[in-house]
Order: sequence, then structure tokens, then C-alpha cells
Amino acid sequence: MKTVNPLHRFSLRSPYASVSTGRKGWRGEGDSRAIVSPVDGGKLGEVKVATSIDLNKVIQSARIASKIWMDKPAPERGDIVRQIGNAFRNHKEDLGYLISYEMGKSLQESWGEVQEVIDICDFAVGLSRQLYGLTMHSERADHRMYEQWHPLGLVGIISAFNFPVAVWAWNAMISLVCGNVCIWKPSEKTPFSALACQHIIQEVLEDNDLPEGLINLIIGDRRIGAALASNPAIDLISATGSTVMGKQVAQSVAARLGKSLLELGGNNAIIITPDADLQLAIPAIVFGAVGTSGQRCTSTRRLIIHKDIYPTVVEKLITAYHQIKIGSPLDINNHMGPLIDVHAVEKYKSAIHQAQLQKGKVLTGNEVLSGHEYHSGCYVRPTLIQIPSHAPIVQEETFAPILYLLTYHSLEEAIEIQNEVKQGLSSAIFTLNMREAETFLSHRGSDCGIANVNIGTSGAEIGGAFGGEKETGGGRESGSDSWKAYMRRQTCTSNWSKKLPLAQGIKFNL
Ligand code: UN1
Repeated sequence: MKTVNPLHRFSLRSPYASVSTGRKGWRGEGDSRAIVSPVDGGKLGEVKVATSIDLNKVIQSARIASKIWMDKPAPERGDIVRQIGNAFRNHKEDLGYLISYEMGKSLQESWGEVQEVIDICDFAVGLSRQLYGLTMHSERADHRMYEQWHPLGLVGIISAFNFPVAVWAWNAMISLVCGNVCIWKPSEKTPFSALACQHIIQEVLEDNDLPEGLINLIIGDRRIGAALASNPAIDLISATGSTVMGKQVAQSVAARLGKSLLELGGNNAIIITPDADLQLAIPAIVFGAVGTSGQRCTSTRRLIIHKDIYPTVVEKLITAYHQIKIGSPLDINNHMGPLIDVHAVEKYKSAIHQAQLQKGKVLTGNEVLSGHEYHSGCYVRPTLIQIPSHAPIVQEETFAPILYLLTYHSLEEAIEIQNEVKQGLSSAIFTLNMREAETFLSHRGSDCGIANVNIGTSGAEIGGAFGGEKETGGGRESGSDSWKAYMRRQTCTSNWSKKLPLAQGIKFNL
């Protein structure tokens, strides 16, 4: 099957991407890179990557835009984001196709991803009228004390291939209403989805006569990400990706005492207790483990099953796994598309091999698919592995549809297994037993940033704060009060009395 290149819907052919100038496109002066779809091996086009000179130019124009943008009242900024949300509404279908073709997730999931962009725009619009600070009662008479939130300035956004547009939007849209200008470094594996976003936004920027440097793109590899992180002009670096990358970014930003917001790896588990409703649990597990071909940071990687129901759960899971349709993500009937590239396939193979060396038993899967439909070499079969919980490979996050099946005897033991990994992003329990559910949600329960009951580990709504603890990096993006990370807090005390009383009752008489 040869797919029509979805780029054509955006008239973003390769010459456009490499030679166009101005805010419509991208002006890298570095080497050209060919971008190949994992769906069918077709070439999406070529992009020129950025040099450090390009980065400096982008920062210069962002600085100019920043002054103009900060001066706009927040609700006016919100109105621009409202228009951006509408532009994404108009392009939901097309952009979904492009995401699926460029990175391989199913169309349903790609449309869900664009919906996430639209949702965060709506959230940010409301937020633009709710950037509240507190007021405090001063201990001094006729003094007013309060806090207010100011824009930071320039926000650098480093995003990963698995959510090529949504995670950028979480950061960019909140950042914009907060009064910041953004510089986005998307994954070098998915530059066309990023270019399409710039293209979609373009008409809004033009209609509103906004400066060129308001929403910027910089395409490049890790070196550009590192240059962005170390640049003191960038007030906040929000980075999503591997823990290895996050540690480098964190150190580089900390070295200049800058601000960073990290959303890194997960090693998410679901606990299945004897009181679980398996009608809910099985589809949630399968979606969590095979959705986005196991390449979400929230993907379910470990299943912690009570020993009494283990045989039943395993049987149901194997039956469900045999029903998964694998193939082009542009075919709406398929559940699961390819992995991002052949390197990811190697990591899938290697993890399964290591699991087998560590007393793991493959129950289904462990196959790289071949044949015409799969000729890109990136399609694999989702895999279930029965393995002891302490096996070292279980502690690793492998970005692939591999689910480790572990057993437990008591809820305390299940929670201990759940928490013993280095990562702390998402977690879930399936139970209809209130005590089990509440224990899991209590401070003695899950140590993750996200804890769900009777819902899988992936597919969070934008309204909550998204992120996790430990090696997941500690940052929170998206909803709730995550916006505070994109602003600076100022505590103000104003004296309207005729005296100068000092705090803490200190006397200082001249
Ligand atoms: C990610 O994988 O980096 O909760 C983000 C989810 C999505 C976002 C995942 N809403 O699975």
C-alpha cells in the first residue's frame, strides 16, 4: 500500500520547508535531513536543521516580540489563543492524518491528540481571566500585601516524537496567555507535524498583526536542544522526553540558575485486585499497553495481578491481544500502527531478549512483522511477558508495546511493587473495593503524579496537572495551577499609613 503524503494537504512540501522564509516556515541553514514515514517508508520531505546562528536569530526575534506581547492584557492574549484553537478545529482532520503518517499512531489517537490541542486552547482562554494572586492581611496597620504574577519572557519547549503536537500546545498555549513568547524545538523525528502547526497558526498571527517572533520553531537535534537549554536568554525550559535527556537539560539549566520544567519517563503499572471489574480492566489494560504502540510516557508497562485471579486475567488478555489489528494507522480499522523507526524495533527485540534471560516467559507477541503491508520494518506484535517483578528489565522504560505481568499476594505488596521503580508518572488500580481504592490513593499508596481508580494509566484529560515524581522529573504541565510555572510571582506590600512600622515589631528610631 502506498499512502498519499498527507503533507500535501498543507502544501508543506519539502522545498517549502527548506527554503521558505518568514514566520510561515522554517529557515534552517544547517544540513538537510530526510524524514521518512514509519507507516510505509515513504519520504515526507527534507528539512534543514538549525545552526547555532539560526538559534541566535530566533532568540533575537523572540525578544522583540516578547516586549510587545507582555504589554497586552492577559484576556487579549487569551483571545489570540481562542483564535488559534479555532484554527486547529478547522485542521483537526488533516493534522491528524499528518501525525499518523509521520509518527505512526492510529488516526483515532492522532485526532485525540489534536483535540488535546483544542482543549488546552479552551482551557488557556478561560485561564487568561484567572491568573489570580492572593491577598494577605499585613501585620502592619494601613498596609496592603498581595501577590501578583508576571510573565517570564522566553519559554523554550523541547518535545518528543510520541506527542508531536499536544505536549507543545500544553506548554505553548498556557505560556502565551501568561504573556510569554515560545521557542519550540520539536523532536527531530517529527518536524513536519510541527511545521504544520506553525502553518495553522500563521493566519491568526497575520490577521491580528502580531510580531514574527511570537511563536517560534527551531528544528534540530540534541545539540540545538542543549544550546537552547544553556542559553541564559531562555527564562524557562520545559522539556518532555527521556530521563537521560531530562538530566542533561536539568543540569545545564541549573548551572545558570534558570528554571526548568521536566516531564520525563514513566514505568506505569496497573494493579488488578480480586475485586476488579474485568470488563473495565481488560480494555483499559490493552489500550494502555498497545495505544501509540506503547510509546506514550503514560503507557502501561507493568500489570500487578493478584495471584488468585492471575490465570483468568492472563487468559482474557491473551484473547484480547489476538484481536488487535496491526497495520497502517491511516486505516481506521487498525488498532496499532508501527513503532517510530527501526531503532525502536531493535530496542523492542533487545528488551524481550533481556526479559527472557531474566526468567521472563513470553506469552504472546515477540514478533517483528514482515510482508508487503509491513515493509517499513517498524511493525511489531504487542507482547505479554510473565516475569518476576524484581527482574532488572522491568525497572526500565522501553518505548514499545511490551507488558510485564507480575503477581502479588497482599495489597501492601502490590503497592510496594508499583512504587519500587525509579519513575513516578502514572498508576492505576482496578477494584470495586473502597478500602483498596482509598489505600491506593492515600499517602501509603501510589507515589506517582497520576493515580487512577478503574481507569488506565494513559489518556489523561488536560484539566488536571500532568507530570510525575522521582525520575519523571517533578514538573507539572497542562491544567490545574500548572500555569504558575510559566510566570514569576511577586509579593507586593504597599504602605498607605503615615508611619514606617517595621515587620516583626523591630524598633529603629532615628
Ligand atoms: C506523553 O506521553 O508524553 O495522558 C503525554 C496521556 C496523554 C498525554 C501523554 N494525554 O496519555
